[in-house]
Amino acid sequence: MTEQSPALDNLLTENRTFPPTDEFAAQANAKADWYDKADADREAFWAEQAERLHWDTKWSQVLDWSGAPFAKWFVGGKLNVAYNCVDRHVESGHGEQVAIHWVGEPGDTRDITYAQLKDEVSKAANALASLGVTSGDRVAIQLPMIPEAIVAMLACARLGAMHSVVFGGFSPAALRSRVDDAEAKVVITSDGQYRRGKAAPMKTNVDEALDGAASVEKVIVVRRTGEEVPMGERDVWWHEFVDGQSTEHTPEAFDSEHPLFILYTSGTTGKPKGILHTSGGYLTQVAYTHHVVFDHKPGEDVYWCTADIGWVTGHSYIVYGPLANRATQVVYEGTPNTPHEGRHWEIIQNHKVSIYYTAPTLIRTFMKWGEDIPAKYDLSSLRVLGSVGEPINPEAWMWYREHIGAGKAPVVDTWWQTETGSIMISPLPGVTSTKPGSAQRPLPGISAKVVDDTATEVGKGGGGYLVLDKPWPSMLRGIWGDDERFRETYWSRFADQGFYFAGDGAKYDNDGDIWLLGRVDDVMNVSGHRISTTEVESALVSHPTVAEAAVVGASDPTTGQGIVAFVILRGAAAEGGDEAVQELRNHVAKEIGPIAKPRQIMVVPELPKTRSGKIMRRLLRDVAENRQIGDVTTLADSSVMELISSGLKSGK
Ligand code: 6R9
Repeated sequence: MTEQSPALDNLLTENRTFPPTDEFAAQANAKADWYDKADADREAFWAEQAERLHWDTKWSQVLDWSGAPFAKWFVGGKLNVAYNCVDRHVESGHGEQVAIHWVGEPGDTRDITYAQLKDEVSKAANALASLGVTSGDRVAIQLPMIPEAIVAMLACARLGAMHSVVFGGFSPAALRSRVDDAEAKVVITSDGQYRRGKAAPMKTNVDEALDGAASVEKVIVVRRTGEEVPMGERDVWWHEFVDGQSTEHTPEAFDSEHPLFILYTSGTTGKPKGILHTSGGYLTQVAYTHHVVFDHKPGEDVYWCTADIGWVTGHSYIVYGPLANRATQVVYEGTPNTPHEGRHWEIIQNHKVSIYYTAPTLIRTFMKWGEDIPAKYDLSSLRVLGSVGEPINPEAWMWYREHIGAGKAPVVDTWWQTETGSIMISPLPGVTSTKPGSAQRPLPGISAKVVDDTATEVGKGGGGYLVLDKPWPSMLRGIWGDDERFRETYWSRFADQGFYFAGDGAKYDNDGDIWLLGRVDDVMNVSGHRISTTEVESALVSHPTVAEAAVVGASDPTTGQGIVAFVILRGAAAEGGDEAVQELRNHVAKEIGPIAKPRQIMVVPELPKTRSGKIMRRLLRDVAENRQIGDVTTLADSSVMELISSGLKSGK
């Protein structure tokens, strides 16, 4: 791992940096001396951050790591998470501030103030309590991006019940396995959901999923699309059951380590892992990071995170972080090109959005649609731009900064995981000179290192594995019902050192900044050289004809692995042809080095992506290795693989 490949050299040549303006720096929430301050006394630093919250009982110990890898933060402290996200803002006189500007896909809108949110959450909490839902119970939520999703999550938190949110596009089988694993007592869903301008059923899928599900006592159904749905014995309508409840509900204070939610994420085996998060440490870190990474000013900023509530980004940066910080935020229900490709920019213009947080895959899609689309809108309100979910290639980063941020707004590339709960590595706007494509540095209070196989930290310019070498407040507290898998997955690789193994490859550049290189399982080994799929993808998309690219390592009898690339070409170039493919192979060779020249490039109309926008390389590897294509159930659009295969067969 310490040997430097030509591919690493290529990334090391990125030398554009963008220092903060004096004006931004002067008003920034983050301070440059926080790094040293936190290093000097980590626990004191986190104790100070925990003061952002309201505690009914103060903690007696900041961190108890004696049961590692099971952490306890703010030991002995008691708080109510929902009270912190809602009631206390009303009590401090901000009840009339809008919490949520909700925008429905068909164009309907709802503005919800903190006072109204408090009433809605209290009603839902009373409704759930009347069903016997109590502290420690599990409630599964499968809803589209409608206000009730947020209300339902907060109602669970208020009662000390754990929510398990399942993405709206997941199949009945996926929902069922999650409901069974968590033994959910109640399921909250809707009649249907809008997707690309059309109403699609939801409740009928849930019925299919829950047929014979023994743990489920009640299903609460929100009316959204208005289509006819069969209502069975255990079903109740939200509007009939919740709306009439009392708006009075007294929140109970729970232990800092009281479980808050389970969120399932895919692992290397087929069975999804139920990642467990708890209350005090989680809320502390999501609030702190939302405050410093987005430079959020309550009552002034309009914040928009485009994630779905079904993913951890929706949990931490739509629900808990922003609401704990009294944000006013946009929540949008639909897809970015419904009814037109300028929908996001129109929403930013209308609501004067000042902080926008999205994913690289969407940024590249916007690039594909063309910069003249955002150019038609007034985006001058934007002052911070965030990215999350996968490495952002420098071209997309620059496009984002130039065409969305007017060449001014700092771009923060935030690295974190479902397991970490909150942002871990990111520039700080107003403090850090940003660098296209690099997540740069662990936040104050966080410690991360790039190490080799022997757990030794690599030097500047070296690559290896990303580890987190010190506990952090929002760290996962386990995998639901499977302590052994928790130890094995994250803590066994560097057990002697007690490092958390993130599963990502990373490297330091010559300035010591961190670059994420993708999952270590996505790092290819070609003739003994380590090349990241991300680096080849980055080289491909830097070519003017390429809109999107996905790269896999296919087994190769001579070189170990051979690089196979799948590319979507732009507009006129879309048909491909031998010449275009040859040019791209040469382009990669030029950008990274001959070793990275793809063995094969296939021009395709679409790429297989999960619903959170991650490319499913596993399926592409099946195509590249001429295997039968594996399980496609977690794809956002399961027909994509047919499209790719038939296109290739017909010789396109
Ligand atoms: C928040 C989220 C986690 C994995 C993670 C890494 C990749 C996320 C990234 C990034 C490079 C970034 N990832 N952010 N890679 N740069 N800024 O996405 O959580 O869905 O659990 O995925 O996503 O590979 O290990 P999750």
